[in-house]
Amino acid sequence: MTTPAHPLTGAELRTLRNEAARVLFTNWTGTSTVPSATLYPHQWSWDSAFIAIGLRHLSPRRAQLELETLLGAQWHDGRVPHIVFNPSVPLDSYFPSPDFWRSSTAGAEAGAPRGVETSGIVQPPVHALAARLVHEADPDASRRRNFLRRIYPKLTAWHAYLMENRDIGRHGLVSVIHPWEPGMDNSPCWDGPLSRVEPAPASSFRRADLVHSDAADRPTDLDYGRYVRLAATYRNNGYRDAGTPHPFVVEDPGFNALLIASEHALAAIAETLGEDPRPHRARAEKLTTALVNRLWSPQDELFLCYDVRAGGLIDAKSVTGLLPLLVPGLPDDIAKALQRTAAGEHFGLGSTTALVPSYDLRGQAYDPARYWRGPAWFNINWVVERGLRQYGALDSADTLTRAVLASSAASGFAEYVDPRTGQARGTTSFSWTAAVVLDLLGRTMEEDR
Ligand code: 9WN
Repeated sequence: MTTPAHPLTGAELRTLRNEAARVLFTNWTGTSTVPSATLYPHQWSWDSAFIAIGLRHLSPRRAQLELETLLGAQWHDGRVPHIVFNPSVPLDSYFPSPDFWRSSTAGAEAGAPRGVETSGIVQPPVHALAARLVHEADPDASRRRNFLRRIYPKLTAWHAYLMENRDIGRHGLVSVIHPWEPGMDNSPCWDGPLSRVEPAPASSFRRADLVHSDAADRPTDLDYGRYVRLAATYRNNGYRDAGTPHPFVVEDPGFNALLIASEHALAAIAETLGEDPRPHRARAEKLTTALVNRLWSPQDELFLCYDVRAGGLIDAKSVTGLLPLLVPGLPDDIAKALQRTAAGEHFGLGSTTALVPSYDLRGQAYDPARYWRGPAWFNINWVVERGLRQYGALDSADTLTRAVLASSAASGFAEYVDPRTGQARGTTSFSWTAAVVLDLLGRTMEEDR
């Protein structure tokens, strides 16, 4: 594995903080932060949540604005779109561009806003968790701006959209209907369900990502053909959940785990506002029971994805199955089993890898370079770190914190890294990498004082 990360010195920590701050300041547009100035020049939903979690250490005011800008593009049906487009960015800078999604016209009936162009799909709901953490960074400033009071109804509507419109499998869990929704675009988990999707012809679209990134680090053209087909089908059906055939429907443990953690955060926000937290807690508990009953695999000691159209668990070990570590109150045996799995041969955390990889190191589809088929991602490692800490695995959490800090510094705040060598992949100066570094540093530097 990569050399075990030694604790950085005080001076190294300060340099790292300055460099991470520079990434976020450079990627700030005035009202939100782009994930990458080259590869992703708009606002992305779950990126902004992680970015706000880091930004709160630099400017709680900016962190609030990051979330408020995103939620300013919320649809009237409650959905928070996965991309909010910046109208001053040329159309050919990113594909699929606003003229593909056509939200303000194709999505009008479903509730898309008029004044801004967005995509029509969603991403994992990390926002309530982020809002709570942003509030806690400076409760007085938050109260002065009425931050929680203004954002709480929007977050509640967002979760309601997911639970009321996306329980497509009727198992009490939220389904994703496009591989971009869980944020792990080309995970091997989607290979089976995606194989049933007729790809759009390659000649019908032009990828912009390959201008800024090595093709070997990105999804394939065949993947893109299928992404385009699914998104176009949804758009052509007016982005109506009930009215679209949805050939791809998956219950993803990571997506649902983040929803549960965010529902607990909504309970805490409700309490702060003097509202009733009990409905949020009840929903979180119901979702947790469904998650365990439907997606826990005792043989694999991992949560698996469920293919709703084929009717069965998907036999692929992805890091998404470790993300329920973030869920409070898991049965003890499951929390322990997840820790064994993280450290075992499939994810190698702390033995063959310093950061948890996105996919099974021993899986047939494992590829250390290609996006979500093996590389380690920093936001995911932040979630795992928090989960390990929650379940008392403090040494493992501390080791992982050090590894995230060392690897981000060495890789130029890479989008993702080869889990065994730490080599940078994708793009660099990536916003959520800098953001999770700032968040982990916030704690490390406090302890240092
Ligand atoms: C499609 C912005 C986003 C992340 C996703 C990541 C990647 C987009 C793309 O970049 O997806 O949404 O064009 O590849 O997979 O998790 O939110 O950083």
